Amino acid sequence: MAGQQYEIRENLTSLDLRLRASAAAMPEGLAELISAIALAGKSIAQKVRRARIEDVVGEVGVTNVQGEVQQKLDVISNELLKHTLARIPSVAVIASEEEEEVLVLRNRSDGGVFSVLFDPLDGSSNIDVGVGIGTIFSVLPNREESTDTAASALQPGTSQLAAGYVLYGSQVALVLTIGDGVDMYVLDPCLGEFVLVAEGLRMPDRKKVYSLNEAYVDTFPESYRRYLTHAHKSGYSGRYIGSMVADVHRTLIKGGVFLYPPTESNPDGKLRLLYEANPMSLLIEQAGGRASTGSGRILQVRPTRVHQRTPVILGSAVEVEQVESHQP
Ligand code: P6P
Repeated sequence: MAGQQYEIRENLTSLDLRLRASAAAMPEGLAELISAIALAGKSIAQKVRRARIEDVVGEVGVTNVQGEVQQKLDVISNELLKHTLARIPSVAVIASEEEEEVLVLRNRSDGGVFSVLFDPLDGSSNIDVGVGIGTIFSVLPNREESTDTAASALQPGTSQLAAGYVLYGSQVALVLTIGDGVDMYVLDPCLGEFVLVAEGLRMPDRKKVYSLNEAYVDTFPESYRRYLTHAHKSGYSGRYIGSMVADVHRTLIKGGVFLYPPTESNPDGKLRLLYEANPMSLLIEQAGGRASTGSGRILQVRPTRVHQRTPVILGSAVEVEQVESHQP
């Protein structure tokens, strides 16, 4: 009688195995860098899970460069990422939402070939209420011989070598692109590994769901109000978590459109170009969607300031076109 058959159901394709297998085909050092970001993500996930237990929820009592009240976990996550990346010999420059200035680690001639930009814990005001939050990251080539200026960070999103996020939600998901499609991994708590759950992820090209904070509707430009009137009459439903990583993750998987328009308090939009809009836009485009400022492709915006903001319209191609069709 043939031996007892046992069907292996475990998913044993890990991020680290895939990075090791594909390292030779990637820019030198990029696989190690992504592995380091994933390691920091695992550590932050632990901190987020235990935040209430270890009493690290709540505010630090200071505001950051954005004028936003810093949460304790913002600072912890930022320090974790900085310390993890500082040990990676290919990292030249770090730019963080929580750091006023770009941090210079090493020049090109010393091996610094990547600029790493990140929002260490996006949506952190939601920590206390258990809503999905996340780390967003973007990797650029360091083209500057001297890295004593922000120049090595101020590149358009089309220059990104890699981009992704770690979502700390009902699952810890790492969604990543290195420019040839989007892969999704989920942290297996038993193995302590990110295991592959979706390869070459493609998003729906249409879905009647819009995601924005309608509380500001009276201060949106008229074109956005016209779009919302159309959506209300066309059977759309609204979904808004108020945490970009969670809202974009839902949009990536289920389709729809995520928007943060210009408002009275944020005339250029609230979301930051370099370490929020650009990495999310690369992921969405790589999955077959579109990402627009309302007057052009987000990835083609030429940045002039590290913390500059941009309007964001991203998601299913048909849905982004619907919003754009109402623009002046
Ligand atoms: P609002 C979180 O503070 C954040 O930066 C993003 O994660 C989120 O998309 C946005 O702000 C929410 O802003 O004005 O709707 O609360």
